[in-house]
Amino acid sequence: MNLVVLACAIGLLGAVGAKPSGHGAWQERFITDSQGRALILYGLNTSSSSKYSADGMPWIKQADVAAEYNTLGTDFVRYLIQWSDVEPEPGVYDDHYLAEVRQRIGWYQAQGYQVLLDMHQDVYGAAVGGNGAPGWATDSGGLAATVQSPWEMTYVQPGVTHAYDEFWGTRTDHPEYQQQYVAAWTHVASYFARNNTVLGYDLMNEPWGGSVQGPAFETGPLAHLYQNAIDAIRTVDPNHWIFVEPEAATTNYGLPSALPKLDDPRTATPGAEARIGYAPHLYPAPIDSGGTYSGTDQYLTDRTLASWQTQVQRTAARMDAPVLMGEWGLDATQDGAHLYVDHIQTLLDTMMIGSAYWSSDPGSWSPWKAPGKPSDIADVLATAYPRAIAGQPVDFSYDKSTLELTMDWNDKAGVTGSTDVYLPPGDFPDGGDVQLNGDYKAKWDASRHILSLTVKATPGVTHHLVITPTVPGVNESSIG
Ligand code: 9MR
Repeated sequence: MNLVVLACAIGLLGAVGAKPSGHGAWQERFITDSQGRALILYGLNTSSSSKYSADGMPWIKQADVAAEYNTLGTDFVRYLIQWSDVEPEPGVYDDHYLAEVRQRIGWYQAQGYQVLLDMHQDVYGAAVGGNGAPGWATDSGGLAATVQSPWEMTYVQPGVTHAYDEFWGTRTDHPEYQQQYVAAWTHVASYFARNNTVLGYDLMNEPWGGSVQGPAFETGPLAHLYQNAIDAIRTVDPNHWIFVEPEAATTNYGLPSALPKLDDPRTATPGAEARIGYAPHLYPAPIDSGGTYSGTDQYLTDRTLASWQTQVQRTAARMDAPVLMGEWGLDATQDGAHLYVDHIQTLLDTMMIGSAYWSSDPGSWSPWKAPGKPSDIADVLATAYPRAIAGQPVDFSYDKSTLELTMDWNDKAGVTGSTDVYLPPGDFPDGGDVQLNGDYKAKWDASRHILSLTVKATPGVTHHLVITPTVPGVNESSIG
């Protein structure tokens, strides 16, 4: 059985008749900062290399974070951590490891980023050919766990299935594994509870149910683990966002998720809103297997994108959660790669959601040929986007052919601060020309390429913004 092919076939069935819907009620929810501004997070995953490095640290150094901002203008990173590094022995937490993570969070802070801590796993853990869980929490039942190609096929090795079944409680020899996972998260959350650069926690990368799959998995053991982890984290950290992922083998390919609404104990405080986010991944089957974005592959991929949007909006509405696309990416050396990136950016804008590209690791999927040396795709990944919107977003889009960014938003009670837009120097070498109704003040940060607009409230009137590149000598006085 090839899971990718299987999921692709089912994905196509699911996509038939699926039309991208417009803005649904769920888009009332956005990830917000302490001033109430809607944040559009755009960044990279860092990094796959940390799954295998001896100290659990990514390849990236402080200068690479600065290069990332200067090249891509991102404002966000999905930062990989691993249970095996957090808790190398049962009940023993490695705070030296967490201090190293904190140091790297500081590097991102210096560049104005938000950091999402992702408890990563692929194929359960190293003891069965994957990464994530520590050896002491891996019970393969002595069954075979041989690494396969493509790597995802290792998920159906018998020893891997056994290990997941023990974790999820499908087998009952080790009820403590899940409790220890929740306790490890609680330790991490207590360590970072007061760190304002941390956006929040992604509870488990690409969950897989072992022998329990689909809705039975998502509404059963997965939802149970998530609710337990949320409840435990809230005892030590009432404020950070907590993100949950669906079963990857379905949602990544545009299939529906059955993940139920989860409760956030912080809502017990009068006026406090839930801070549970939905963080699905997107890997259409041809792209996942390193294919092109042309011909039949493109057709299949486009069907998946339409289906993904519909299904993700449905799940987010059910969960009353804002969406953050935790992973997307492709082999950027393949035919049509630039067009695929452009189409994903359009999808992100249409849905008004942020994302993290997979991944920063230098190579064919990366914006880096080598550390500090941008690849062709870096230029396409660098795009204009609103980093923060001081109100309720209505829509936004950036057209790379006309270099025109348009955005509409309404005032929202209690929201303060400026609306900040990133304008990439490749497209806006001299800044942007602003057209905006009503009274406003504009400030252009020429070194960070951020345009900040402080806009006077206009009750009942939607703010309508258009930004186009400043042409020296023609419209250069329009900002500042
Ligand atoms: O790109 C990663 C590849 O090099 C690794 O062999 C593989 C297994 O660790 O993981 C790949 O990254 C995946 C990520 O961990 C989870 N989402 C899909 C990513 C791309 O396949």
